[in-house]
Amino acid sequence: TITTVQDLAINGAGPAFDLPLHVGRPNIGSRDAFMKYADDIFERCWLSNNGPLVQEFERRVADYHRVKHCVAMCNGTIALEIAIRALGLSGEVIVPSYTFIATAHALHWQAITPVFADIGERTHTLDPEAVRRMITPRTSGIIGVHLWGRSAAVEALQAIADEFGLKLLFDAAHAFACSHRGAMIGNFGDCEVFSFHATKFFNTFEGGAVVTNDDALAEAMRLMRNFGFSGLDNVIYPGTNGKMVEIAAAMGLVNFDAIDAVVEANRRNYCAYRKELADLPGISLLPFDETERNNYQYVVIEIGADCPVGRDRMIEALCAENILARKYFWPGCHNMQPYRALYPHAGLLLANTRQVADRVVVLPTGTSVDEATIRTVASVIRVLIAAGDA
Ligand code: T4K
Repeated sequence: TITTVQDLAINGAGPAFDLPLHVGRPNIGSRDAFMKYADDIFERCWLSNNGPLVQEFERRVADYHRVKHCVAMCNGTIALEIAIRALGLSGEVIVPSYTFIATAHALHWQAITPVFADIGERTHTLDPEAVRRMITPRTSGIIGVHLWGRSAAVEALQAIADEFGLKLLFDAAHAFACSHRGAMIGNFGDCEVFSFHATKFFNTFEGGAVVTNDDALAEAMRLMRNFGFSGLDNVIYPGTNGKMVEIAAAMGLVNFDAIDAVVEANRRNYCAYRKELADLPGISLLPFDETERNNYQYVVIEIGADCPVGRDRMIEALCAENILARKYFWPGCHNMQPYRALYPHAGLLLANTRQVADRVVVLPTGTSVDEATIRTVASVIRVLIAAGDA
């Protein structure tokens, strides 16, 4: 443990950890079960194109989230693009700037203009009133993001979508196995998109899916992920290649059996951070609504103006200890290319986005992090704060 400023790596001491401590270390289920699936795949000689494991995986994702359809894809970004296409979005679509860049890029790649609306300062998700202000005659839809696995303002966004005749889709990349007002994520808007990237709560190496209760939409997306083929020689849509491979589905099936254990580990870590960081001036841990199902995959702290240490100094000091804390999703999509050049003044409307992006630090958690590790991470933060920014 770090007890004095002399123990800090930024002051010349050795790092608290010999090996880097990552945000987003993959959660991996039974390796033996995975190897068995891999053997079966080689036996069958069926590697891709809607194989039996992908079909089984889709059924499990749909059943788990109590939603009618799951269309598995090669990653979350392509899943977003296919959903955007299948929903017929065009012109402008309203999105938060405070999200991973893929949410905006998926629109841009479909020649649609992402229009950035501000978030709530506490929720970190789209502020419905800010969305309302960004609607123009060209607006065709809204993409809400369930950031950190905490649900967006689902009902308010749906009311706006209904009022203006807009499509509503949710980027649920962070929200696998989470609920909103007692209903599983996956059942809101026209459809919802999961990411199964290695760093996610639930991974398939790379992967993603769109889930929906809309039969026609699901069918269109199934064809679009396979070039638009309907039958062997008949193409009816301009599709792409968004298929999930069998080995990815195998990883998903294995990880299904580990979901409860991963939630438990994440929750234990979250509670340990909450205990260790309580009462530190200017540090607040983003809460989860304990009445909902949460995956606790992101431990997010905000460094307030009353904290004696600035956010960037905090990150620098943590990284010096080999604690690779992240400032997701700084500086906001509107400050990245091509959007920065396209809308140089977007920031004027995004006051909360700017503030939140400047405050957030995401700390390591997941199955590879234990309570002793968290005590050490917290001791670094505590000593830093006691020493101030000097
Ligand atoms: N929408 C939202 C809201 C998203 O957050 C994302 C993805 C998407 C859409 C798009 O879904 P995908 O197309 O990715 O399925 C990472 C991920 O690449 C990205 O999937 C994720 N969001 C984003 C939040 O985080 P980076 O650039 O931070 O990744 P990287 O390489 O820095 O990895 C993070 C940490 O994890 C590092 O410290 C290393 C560690 N790591 C990473 C990998 C890949 C491992 O320990 N093992 C690994 O295999 O973007």
